[in-house]
Amino acid sequence: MGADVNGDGYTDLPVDGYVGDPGDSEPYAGVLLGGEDGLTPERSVVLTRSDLGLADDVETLTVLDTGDLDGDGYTDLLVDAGSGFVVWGGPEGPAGEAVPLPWLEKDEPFDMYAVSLAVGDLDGDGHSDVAVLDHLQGTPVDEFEAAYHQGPFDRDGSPTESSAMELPDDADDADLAVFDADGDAALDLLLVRNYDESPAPHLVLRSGPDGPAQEVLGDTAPGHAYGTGDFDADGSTDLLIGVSGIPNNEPGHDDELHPGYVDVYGGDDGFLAAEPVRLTRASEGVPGEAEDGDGFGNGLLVGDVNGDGHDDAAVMAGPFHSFESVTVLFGGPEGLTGEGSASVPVPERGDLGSYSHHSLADYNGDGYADLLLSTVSSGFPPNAGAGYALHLGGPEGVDPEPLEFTTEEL
Ligand SMILES: [Ca+2]
Ligand SMILES: [Ca+2]
Ligand SMILES: [Ca+2]
Ligand SMILES: [Ca+2]
Repeated sequence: MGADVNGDGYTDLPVDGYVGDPGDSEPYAGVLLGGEDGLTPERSVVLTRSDLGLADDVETLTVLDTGDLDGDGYTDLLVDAGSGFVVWGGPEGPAGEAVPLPWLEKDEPFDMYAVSLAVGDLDGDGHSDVAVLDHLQGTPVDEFEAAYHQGPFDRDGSPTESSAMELPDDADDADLAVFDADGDAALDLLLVRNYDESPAPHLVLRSGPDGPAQEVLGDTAPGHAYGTGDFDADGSTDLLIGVSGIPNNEPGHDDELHPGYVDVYGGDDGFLAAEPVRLTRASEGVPGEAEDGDGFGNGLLVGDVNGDGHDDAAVMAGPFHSFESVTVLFGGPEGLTGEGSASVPVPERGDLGSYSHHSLADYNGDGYADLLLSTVSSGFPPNAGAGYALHLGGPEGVDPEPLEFTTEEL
């Protein structure tokens, strides 16, 4: 289940942007509510800066992450408004004034943008916790601080307890993600190292009853993209690493040009096992020809598209850092294979920017994960909204004809 901000059982899509005419616009944060027909701008909850009780000098609102911080069954929004806030979910969706989070305050004179956080149950007690990696950037300071804030959170935003998190010295440029590495109730951390240039290894840290980062499990194989899921449905998490084969042209890199591949790490030895299963466009059943520069594997999403209990993967491809197509590979008793896979084109760049992978979640509540592409990450033009293409999942895979909509006029 993804974010369900109004608790109706349908996954909702967090959105942010601006309302009003250029020159007289106001930032907002909110959601498009999921429903039987998927997602539509008609079913949106938009909270502007003034709705949220924020100061007039707040120029941008960004939904950083979501999670049920107070444990009331409604997903809450963590919002960057120059500093960190929570907007509480409820039966009507997100509502009320934004509550400032002292533990997610902008560290003057440092920049808030360098904060990475991950929401999940990091100690296995059934409550959502938040891990925060704060990169303090300024002159002459360049250091990072990591903390773990234990849920449940009070309505004033205060955690049950906060503690420092010990991370290796080379963790500073990473983004935090959560996944289940070892099958216990405490979600583990993946420190995702900068992956849009050369392929980088990501660091896996084990959590336990005492919280996150109790033990370094090791590095993953280097990749541009990653995903986690259970492709063979054996109950243990598999790791997917994508290597695009697009060389980084910056000096000091000697990446190889190739058509791109995805490697699946799983099986009895766990996801850090040395021998992955490799899938390329040349694998049996995968559509298309494998050619150097294809960028197959330059973006990944994981979810159960055909509802058979095995996770599936959406693999992006396109030259350089662009996206031209997405191939859905299916999981099964043998894990992820090319059998029955199909590709759909990524919509061409429009007025709202270029499309990339956004999420793979069940927005219409039919048990099949739906593939959402969007222009959100291209961020151009930043004030106008974003374009979305929703390919509904089903027993045969994703519908090649997407539902298209924008948040231009919310
Ligand atoms: Ca919902
Ligand atoms: Ca909540
Ligand atoms: Ca499946
Ligand atoms: Ca669905």
